Amino acid sequence: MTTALDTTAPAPAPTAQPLQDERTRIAAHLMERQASISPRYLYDALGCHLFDAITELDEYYPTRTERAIAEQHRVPIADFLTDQVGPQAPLVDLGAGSCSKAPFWFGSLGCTEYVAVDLAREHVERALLGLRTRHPGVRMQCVALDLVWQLPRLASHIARPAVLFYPGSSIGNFEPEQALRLLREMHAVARGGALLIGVDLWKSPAELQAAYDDATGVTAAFNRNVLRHVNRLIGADFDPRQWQHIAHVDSERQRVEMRLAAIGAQTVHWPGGERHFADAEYIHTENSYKWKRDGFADCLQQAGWQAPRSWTDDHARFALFAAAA
Ligand code: AVJ
Repeated sequence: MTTALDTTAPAPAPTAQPLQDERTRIAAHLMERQASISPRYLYDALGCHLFDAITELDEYYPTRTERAIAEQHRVPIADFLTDQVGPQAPLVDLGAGSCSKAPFWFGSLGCTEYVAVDLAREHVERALLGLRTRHPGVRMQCVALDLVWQLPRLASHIARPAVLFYPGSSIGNFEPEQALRLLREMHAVARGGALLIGVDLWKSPAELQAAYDDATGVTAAFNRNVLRHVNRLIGADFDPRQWQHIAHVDSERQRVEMRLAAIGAQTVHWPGGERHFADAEYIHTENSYKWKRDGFADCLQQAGWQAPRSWTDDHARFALFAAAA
């Protein structure tokens, strides 16, 4: 076992200062003509809780639809994966968060090893505490890394063919070319194993709009919370009250953009910089690409994944794809 798999290693303190170059990058994105904040900063402790709340919303169909597909097609999906990797392959959960989805597969995959990969180590460790008692037969480890920059590092933690699990359509956060690169990197770390990935599908703008701008305002709170997080990270003085949540459906690019629009002109300051925002000028905080089923299968194959198969719900809202390395 390599040291980075060692869950007894001290976790960084939750208040750890971000690295200087991370702060520089956040500020640089705020200074661009079209200001943006990376969606990774949506997920501080409160952000993780707010996202969990989003998954309970009536309007937010992805989580429960993915779950329903998994339940309905559990056997053929598990058969496909175990045909590829055999029983007892490690299950590697990319962006594990609350680790709420992977345990569903423990039994059908005969899983004895679970590797939870996420930037938010504390969040994962807390989830693993409960999971360990419920699944005493499964060894559980947390690897804290950033999927965007550090995915190839995962290879040193995976000794045999693994099932990579990337649920929730998080792949939708990436530009199609970047998604392709990540799928290639996943292929390289799977060691001849397999992939199980959730992908949200293109659908009517009205349905997407509701899912990303819910009636109770949970998504708005989730989006605005990114400003609190950035305040902490770079010492900025964003006032979340002065920003309006917008979900913009871009049919051309087949994506939903989350934006925060300034309510009134204002200047935001942080040590070493400031940015003036005109009334209604917005900060781009997330892209959520919606794929077509064929398009995603092509992308998987371009990335080196073989024999992709997919399962969907009755309304073809969401798809679970499995593929062989
Ligand atoms: C976790 C990235 C899949 O894009 O649907 C939920 C995040 N943003 N509501 C998504 C999110 C707004 C979510 N992903």
